[in-house]
Amino acid sequence: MSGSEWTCRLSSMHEWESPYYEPSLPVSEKSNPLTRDIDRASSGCIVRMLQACDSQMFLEEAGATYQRLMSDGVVETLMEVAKKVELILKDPRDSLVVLSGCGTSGRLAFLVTSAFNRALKELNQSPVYSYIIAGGDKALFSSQEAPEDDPKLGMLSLKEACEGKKRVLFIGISCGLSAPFVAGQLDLCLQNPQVYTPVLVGFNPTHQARDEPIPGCSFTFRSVVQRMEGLAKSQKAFLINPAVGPEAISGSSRMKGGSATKILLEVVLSAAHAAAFTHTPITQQGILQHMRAYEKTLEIPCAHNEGMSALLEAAGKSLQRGRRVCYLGWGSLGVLGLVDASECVPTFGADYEDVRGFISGGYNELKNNEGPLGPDFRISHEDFLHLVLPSLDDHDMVLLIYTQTDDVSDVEKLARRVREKTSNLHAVYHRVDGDTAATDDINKLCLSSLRITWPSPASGLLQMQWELCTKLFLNALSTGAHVLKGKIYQNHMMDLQVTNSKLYCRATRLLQKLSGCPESKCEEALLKAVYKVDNLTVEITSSDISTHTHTARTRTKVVPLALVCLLTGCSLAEAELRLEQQPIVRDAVEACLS
Ligand code: S6P
Repeated sequence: MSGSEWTCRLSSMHEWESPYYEPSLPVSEKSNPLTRDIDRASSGCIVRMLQACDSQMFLEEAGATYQRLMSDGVVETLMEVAKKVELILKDPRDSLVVLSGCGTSGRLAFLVTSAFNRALKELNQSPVYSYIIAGGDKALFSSQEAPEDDPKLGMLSLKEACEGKKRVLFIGISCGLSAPFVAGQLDLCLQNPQVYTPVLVGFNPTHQARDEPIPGCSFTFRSVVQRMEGLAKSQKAFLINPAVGPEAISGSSRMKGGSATKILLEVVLSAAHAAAFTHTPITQQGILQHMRAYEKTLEIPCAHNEGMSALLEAAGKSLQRGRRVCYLGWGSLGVLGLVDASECVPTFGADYEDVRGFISGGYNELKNNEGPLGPDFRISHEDFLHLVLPSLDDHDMVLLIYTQTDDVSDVEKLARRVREKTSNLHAVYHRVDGDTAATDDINKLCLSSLRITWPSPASGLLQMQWELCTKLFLNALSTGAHVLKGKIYQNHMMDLQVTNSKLYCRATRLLQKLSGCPESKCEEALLKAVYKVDNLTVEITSSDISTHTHTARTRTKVVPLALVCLLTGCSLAEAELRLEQQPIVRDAVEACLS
């Protein structure tokens, strides 16, 4: 890289921190200068852009506007929270640690509680962790955006989870410091300090917490955060909110937000477990060491750039042809596959069948609160064999996701079955140096294999690193494939579903940015597209946002339609026709803009 290229890259690495850069937006909603042209990039370039975005998670604090993952203040709070968890682990009677969030944040709450309850079981200890996801377990594998707006539901689900408990450490996760569901839970904690100690995890500075009124509530997310700030001084509430930079696709907090959530929670709980069960004191050094192991993990995908861009290309081709991408995973990596696949629906307006995940052992492996979720949520490899495999051919891509600790003979068996229908079979495989698992036959069955070799012996930490690496990898694969399919305009998801208030505001802002029209006009155009009318009635304009987002649940392409109307002044019917003729939203928008 030349000197000037480097300076340029460095400045866009930090550009988002300038007070003049998209000043009205919180960090989590800003657009990332690094990915401005991602929609026109080659697969190799997309991979590199996404990696550069991920590396912002570990930017140094020196001279920075916002605190970082490894800033002193953040590390101190992590230590304090770890000590609270340690106390509960040492005396778990009538106590609980609850992790809760909406969408991806709830999915990570599930993943992390599962891992640490499993660790407790291995030590013959009873579980102390519990998760809550807005919308219940079906939200683990499908988009349930509406409950995010419901603070009462949040409170009730927390009360229910903590029935009869005398001491609860509540960890609410909201990457954007924005979800009313979590605000409601934090408020409940603040009102009942004799039982609850609240912790908030998110990735905006506190002054950027969402301040919109929440219908039926006297508090906003920001006012709850301010109350917590007051209590933080006496360690009665904790705020963990480093900045990790804007997402590669604006607002897509499933990416860095999700990864940083996983890192922070695992660092805290690992430190607490080590303190409670191996007498390892909780120290700043220990926390930083664990963080650095994750920082190193980020280098792994970089070392496999070529393989990754080939996979991204293959997935992009399948999606462009209207065919499928299937992840077949084992253990917790299988859960990450399920999660990544299901997030494609709300993130890219994808069809449920476009990207699907399956896990070995299905619900038996998952051990979720509600058990099997019925015929709409089939997730086992058997389901894949019966429901999906028969219709596959070479245009459909299948990805095996496994590690040396999984049953490789089972992997091979499944690979053989897949090969009978499609040669478009690939694998991501984690192993440690010197691993002797017999995977050569599997590799021969695959068109490409990313074999990731790790230096240290398999351990709890290594499993977490495998998971993070797999998450980064799958997020890049599904994001990149949808970029190649033309779903992204610049670095914005155009065709977003407007199914909660956060998404409604994001859609209006996006229309403003791309059309240059005033906010009121953009909201009008959005509503016309939502209600499928050319003239808004008083009934529509006097309804609240929840009515709009409820109606929008069954609508498609509302933002592209509204934008075409705004840019051309045409009717909705004409806009629909235009989009039908040009189904690649990015191209349709560009045609209007030019
Ligand atoms: C984001 C994802 C969403 C968010 C959810 C919660 O990529 O599609 O489902 O996870 O909206 O956001 P937050 O900011 O409260 O964690």
